[in-house]
Amino acid sequence: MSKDFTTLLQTTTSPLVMGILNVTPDSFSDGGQFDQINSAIEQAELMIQQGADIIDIGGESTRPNAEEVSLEEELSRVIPAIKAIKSKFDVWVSIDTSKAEVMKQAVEAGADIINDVRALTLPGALDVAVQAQVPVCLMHMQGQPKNMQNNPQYDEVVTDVLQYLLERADECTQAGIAKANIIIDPGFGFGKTADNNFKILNQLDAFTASGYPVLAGLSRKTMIGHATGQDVENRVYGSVAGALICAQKGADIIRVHDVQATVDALAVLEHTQRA
Ligand code: 7PJ
Repeated sequence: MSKDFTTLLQTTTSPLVMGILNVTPDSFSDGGQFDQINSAIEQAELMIQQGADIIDIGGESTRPNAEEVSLEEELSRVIPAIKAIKSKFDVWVSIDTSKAEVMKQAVEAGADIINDVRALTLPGALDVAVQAQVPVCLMHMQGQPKNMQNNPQYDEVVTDVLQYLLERADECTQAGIAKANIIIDPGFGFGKTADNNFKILNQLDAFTASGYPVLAGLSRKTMIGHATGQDVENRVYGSVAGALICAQKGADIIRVHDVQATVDALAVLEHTQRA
C-alpha cells in the first residue's frame, strides 16, 4: 500500500468510500450474485474503477434474521476473495467478520482493516486484533442479527451508542490496540428503530466529535426504505442522500453498495465546500 491508513484519512477532505463486496449466497440485496471468485474480482474491479478506496469483504450475512455461518464456510468464502483482490489490485481491503479465526487468516491473506459489527466482543477477537496491528472498526449493535430488530430499547440512543463505542475503544486501547487504529461506527440498522437510526444520523457529529474516525453504513438499509417507501433495489437515491448527510456531519468512511453514485455525490459536496 502506498500510504498508511492514518495518512490516507488525514489527506482526504472527502470521506473515503468503502465498497461492499458480499461473498455470501444469502445477502439481502445482491444475494448469491457474487459468490464465485471471478465475479468477486469483477465486482471489486468495477468498484475500484468507480472510486472505491476500500473493498469490504464479508462472508457472514448480518441482515436481520440471518442464520449464522460456520467458520469453515466463512473462511472458504472470504479468504480466496481477499487473496485474489490483494494480488490483482492496489486497494485497501477490510474483512467484515466477528470471528477471531477469520480475522487472523484474513489479515494473513492480506486484509488491511478488521471491520467487526460485534466490536471485537467474540472470544479471541480482541487478541487477534491486538496482534494484527491493523485498523479496526468497532460497530455498535444491540442484540444479535437473529433478534436485534424485535424490540430495540435505549434510554437516549445517541448517548447510549456513543458511550458503548467509547467504552469498547478504551478496552481496545488498554489491550494494546493503538488509538490511531480505532474507527467507530454507530451501526445503522443493528438493533435500532427507524427513529433511533434517524436520530443517530441527525447527530452523527456527536460521534465525529469523539476524535475517532467514524464509519457510517446506511446503504440500501431499511431506514432508507422507511423514509422513501422504496424496496431494497430502489434505494440508491435515498442511500446517496444519506451518505451526503454523513459526509456533512464529518464521517470519515462511508460504506456503500453503489460506489459511482456515492463518489459523484461526494465530489459535488467537496467542490461546494472548497468554493
Ligand atoms: C455494516 C457493516 C455497517 C459496518 C454491515 C448491510 C448489513 N459494517 N456490515 N457498518 N453493515 N462497519 O450492509 O446492510 O453499518 S452488513
